[in-house]
Formats: sequence, C-alpha cells, structure tokens
Amino acid sequence: MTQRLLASGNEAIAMAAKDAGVRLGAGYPGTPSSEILETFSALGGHAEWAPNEKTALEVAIGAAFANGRAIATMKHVGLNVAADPLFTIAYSGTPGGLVIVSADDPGMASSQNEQDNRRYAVAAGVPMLEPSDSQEAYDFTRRAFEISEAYRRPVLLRVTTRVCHSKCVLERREAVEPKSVKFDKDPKSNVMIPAYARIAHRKLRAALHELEALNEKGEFTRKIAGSPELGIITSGISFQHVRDAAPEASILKLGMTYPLPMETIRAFAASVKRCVVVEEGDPVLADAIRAAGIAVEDKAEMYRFGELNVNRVRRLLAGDLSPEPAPAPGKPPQLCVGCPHRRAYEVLRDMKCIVSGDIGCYTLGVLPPFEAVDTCVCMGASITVGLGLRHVLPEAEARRVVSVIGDSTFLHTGINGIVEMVYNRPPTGHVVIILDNSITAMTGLQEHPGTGRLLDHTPAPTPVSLEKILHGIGVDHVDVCDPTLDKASFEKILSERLASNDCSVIICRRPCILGAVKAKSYEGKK
Ligand SMILES: Cc1ncc(C[n+]2csc(CCOP(=O)(O)OP(=O)(O)O)c2C)c(N)n1
Ligand code: SF4
Repeated sequence: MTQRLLASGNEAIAMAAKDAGVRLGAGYPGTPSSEILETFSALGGHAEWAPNEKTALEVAIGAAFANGRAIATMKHVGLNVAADPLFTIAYSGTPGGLVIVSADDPGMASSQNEQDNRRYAVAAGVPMLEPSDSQEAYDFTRRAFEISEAYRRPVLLRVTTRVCHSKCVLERREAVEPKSVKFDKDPKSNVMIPAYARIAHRKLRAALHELEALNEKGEFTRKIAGSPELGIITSGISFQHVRDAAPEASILKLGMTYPLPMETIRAFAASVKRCVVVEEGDPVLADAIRAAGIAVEDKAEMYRFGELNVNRVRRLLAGDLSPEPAPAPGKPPQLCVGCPHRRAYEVLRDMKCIVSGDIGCYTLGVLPPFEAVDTCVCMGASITVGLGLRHVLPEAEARRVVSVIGDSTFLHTGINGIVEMVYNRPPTGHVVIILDNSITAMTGLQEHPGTGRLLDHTPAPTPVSLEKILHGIGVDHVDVCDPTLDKASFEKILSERLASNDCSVIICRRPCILGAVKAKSYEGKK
C-alpha cells in the first residue's frame, strides 16, 4: 500500500520516522530543520523540543539504548553543540535505530556560518546519507534506521536548505510497527570507559569497512549514462542542478557520502574523458576522491561560497572565473514594528553600552536605527564573551559592557555563562539582559522550557522559571521590567547595576507580538 502526495524534504523525513516506528523524536529548532519534529508530532509521533541539541541527542540515545528507534534533529551548527555525545555514540552505537538529522544551510539563509557537516561524518566515523529530493529523504530515512540497527551505528542524515524546503511528489510506503522496547544490560557495549572504548573503536572501523562494501553494491548510487566526454560526480541538491546544467553528461550520483564507494568512483572516473566533482560547500568529495589517487577536477574556490544553482553549475563546468552578477537587492531584515526588543536597544544605544550580543531576532539590533550590538559569536556566547571583555578592559570601559540574550538562547546555553559569571566574577561585576519574549521567535515561534507549553503547545507539567534559575545560581540582583511600557524604570535599573560591582540580570519581559497571537490560539489546548 503506497500513498502519493506532495511533500517537502522535512515533511518526508517526519513521515518516514513515523512509518519506521520511531518512538521518540528530540531536537532543538533551527532553520532549515524545524518543521521535521513539528510534522512528526502532528502525525502523532512523540516529539519534544529539548533545551539544546546536546540534550536532544542524549535523550534520543537513551531511547535507542532501550531498543526504541529514535531521531534527533538540528541545524548544522546544532551538531557542534551535540558533537560531544556524537563522537562517543559513534563508538558504542545503540541497539535501537538512531538517526541524527543535520540540516545544513549553505549560503547562510538564516545562520551565522555555512559549515559543511559532511566533515562530521568523517571525523566521528558515522555513516552519512544525503538525499537530493523528498522521495530520497523518505526512503533514506527509513533505510537509515535499518542500517543503524544492522550495523549498530548511528546514521547521519544530511540535508540542505533546498532539500528541506522544496516540495515534490513522494510515495509513502506501509508503516512498520514500533519495535518492542527493553533494556538489556550490556556494559561492554554501552559504557565507554577506556578499556571498552578501545575495543569499540576497532569495531567502529571494522563496521565502516562493511558499510563501504554495502555502499559499493550500489543501493544508494545512481548512474546516469551520458557522453563519455564529461563525467560528473555529485550528491545531494547539486545533483538536481547538474541534471539541468549538463543534460548530456554522464553522472554518478552518490547517496551514501560516507564511507564512499571508492571502487565505483574509480571505475566511473576511468570511463569518462573529463571527470568533475560538483558539490555545494567544501570540497569534501573531491578531497577524498583525490586522496584515493583518482584524478578528478574540483570546482574553483569562488564556487565554494553560497549555494549552487543551475547557472553557477554551468559556469563552474565552463571554468568561468569572471565575477558573478550581484544578487538582486532584497529588503534588509528588521525587528517588527512593535517588537518588544526595540525599546531595550534604544536605551543601550543611547547609554553607549558595549553590547555582547547573541543569536535570535534580537541580533537585528546590530542594524540601523539601533546599531547597538557589538559582538555575536554563537548561541550562549553573549554572557561569556561579555565576561571576557569585562575582565580585560580598563574599568571605565568594562563598566559599559552588557550581555544581551533571548529567553530560548538563555535556556539553550546561556545558563552556563551565568555560572561562569558568579564563579569567576570580574572586578566590575557584570550586567546581563535577558530579552524574554516568551517564545523562540526567530526560528518560527517554537516553544521552549520557559513558555509553559510542550512542542505540541499543550501545557508543560512545570514551566521553567528564569528567576528561580538565576537566584539558585547566586546572581546578586534579578530585576524584571518591561522597557516598552516603562522605559524610565529600565534606564534607572540599568544605570544602577552598571555603576555597581555586582553580578546582575535584568529580565525584560514582554511577549513577541507574533508569539502572543499564537499563544492565544493555544489556550485551552490539552
Ligand atoms: C546551536 C544553534 N542552534 C540553533 C540555532 C537557531 N537559532 C537561532 S536563534 C535561536 C533562538 C532564538 O530564540 P530567543 O533566544 O528566544 O530569541 P528571539 O528570536 O525569540 O528573540 C535559534 C533556535 C542556532 N543559531 N544555533
Ligand atoms: S517576531 Fe517577535 S521577537 Fe521577532 S522581531 Fe517580530 S516581534 Fe520581535
């Protein structure tokens, strides 16, 4: 029994997870991955937003230790946060199928970098599948669970923005029953003390050889016969561009991009006169293929930046190094009219504060008319970077340093910074502002542990209180105010705290205007 429907890559992954009998989906929102868990939940799956990607992956690992199938979803930079469990679970694996979705954002539509997470597969030794459309997203996700169980390895499913968000027709197959869950004591496999981890590492390397042999069988590889003059090796979304840009070419499209089917690649390269690797982002495939002694052409450095498209692939194949046309000017992003973050930034700008910023809607405070954000590195870094500035700047300047962070970001990795602030307090103390708009606004208004609602917007058993966390850690002053309603009080509190040598947190609390409308619609939801 199959069902034909139109679906995005993210929806396809969610459907595949449901149909594969996944017991638990855990993740942290981030473009372009957020819709996977939302759809999985809407389909009746057990899905949860964790405070961050590390906790999400670890919860998924726990479910998979109990023999349940589990999926962890995140954007590419989220895998940096989850890298610690990733590298060790690669050794031990889990009895239940474990799939980790890394949704990469080449071109940085909504990210602070365009890191290429295919590198993680190589570095951690984790098999990687890379779909290039919704059908493959569905098929590969279902297969990923089977592979994970057969080889006792977590599987990385790498998707990119265009695969996540483009819709195409997909055939959904019959669902399987969730596997029965049980916990079998097996410390030699599940406890990574050095004595067991040494053995586990050898097992991992042996499994990767077996997976390479599986990949050589061709299940994930598509060969398209074409001219022997030009051969193209490609994967993921680049495959779609290649088909339009070079319809005459012979194509080797790889679906499992780690470990690579090097003998298949060698034979293909030998069968064509000119062999070019077309891949978005880093030259991951090209480097690996050349390291295996296979002569292939790589793209020029200029095509390493941003997304590829049909025109860029045509240029790349023609070796065209002339400057590319500038993209059409778009409307610069800005905080919504009526956004609660606005007033706080007006005050910070007018008080000439040095603002260590963070990631969320409020990063837009860097743009006119505020121009009030001075640094931004990664989620949670506002507090710790602010502390570093406070530690080394001369006193007069140190006193002007303020860290600004959103509520979701605070619960993600900001709490650690508060512990650091209380433990290693700078001589001038420090001031942190939490812009609490009671939602994860930037990524599409998702819930978080402080909103009082779960992923499906039903009430959470216990809303996590920012004030209680801050008091519990030992912050000297915790003030709550609303600069939109009462700007003067906010200015007064901020001036007093900056003048003291105390460690202070000011919570600016007012709901996001879009979030407030949504929250109203959830009232009474059970
Ligand atoms: C490690 C990591 N995970 C996820 C994201 C995507 N992301 C960017 S900001 C943000 C949270 C924004 O929420 P909040 O801090 O409450 O600020 P708001 O947008 O609501 O103002 C998320 C999930 C990211 N940039 N980095
Ligand atoms: S979505 Fe909400 S938090 Fe983001 S800019 Fe608009 S009002 Fe502000």
